[in-house]
Amino acid sequence: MTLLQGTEQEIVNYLLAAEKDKREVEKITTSYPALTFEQAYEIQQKLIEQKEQEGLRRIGVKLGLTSKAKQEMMGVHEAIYGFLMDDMLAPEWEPVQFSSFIHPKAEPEIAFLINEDIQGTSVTAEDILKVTKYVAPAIEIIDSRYLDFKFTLVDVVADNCSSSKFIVGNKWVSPDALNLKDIGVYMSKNSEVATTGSSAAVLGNPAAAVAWAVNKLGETGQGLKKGDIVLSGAITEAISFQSGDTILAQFAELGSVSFSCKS
Ligand code: OOG
Ligand code: MG
Repeated sequence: MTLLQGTEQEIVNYLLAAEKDKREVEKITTSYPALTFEQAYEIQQKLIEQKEQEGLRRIGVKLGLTSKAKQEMMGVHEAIYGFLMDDMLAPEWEPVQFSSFIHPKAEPEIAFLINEDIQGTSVTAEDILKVTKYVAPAIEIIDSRYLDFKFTLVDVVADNCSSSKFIVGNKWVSPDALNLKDIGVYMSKNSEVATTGSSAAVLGNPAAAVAWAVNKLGETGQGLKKGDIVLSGAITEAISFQSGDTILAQFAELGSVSFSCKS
């Protein structure tokens, strides 16, 4: 199906309005069932460009659906990517506001701090490690604009992969000092353990997941830039939280990162 230019813009406006009004909306494939994966990335690109026109800046990339379990759940064989904007980075010391979300969930991730531009279509995990100055513990807060967090792959890609906020912890470690393939993590809510996992869940190695994203971006002439942050994908399932909750992710060797939510 060829989409009229106007239709893509309409979808962008629909998703941005949902985000601004903190309102969940019907998924777009209900109205446009023939939308393709490629069109979904075009819509995502337009949505990001619109945010840039409103004064926001791209500061990195995020991956989604990096675990086999999540891919099987969605019936797909590939991860997805979206972009991180400067207003998504939340400091660890300041509570996030529940009223700024629709129905937020938290997930533990490993952040890569990129020190050199990298672009290509045959980039390896080793190449990624060479341009990564530090890895750090992180929590991503996802907040799908869709009703009950229910969507197809096309819907979630257009919605910038449910991106909302993220928090990076203050222990930054050179990737050379770690076995990135097996970093244990648990996430707690109000001091009770809610999820546990290993970084192995992220395509066997989070650096391989980042390489996948760079190769995917390379297909459209894009890449990572010096100074970019990459969220390599959720290590465990995402956990819902409310006002009054404190979420902490504790990583082996990487320390912890946490945030509280106020009303
Ligand atoms: C899609 C985004 C998933 C991750 O790390 O897997 C994601 C979603 O589940 O809403 O950010
Ligand atoms: Mg995530």
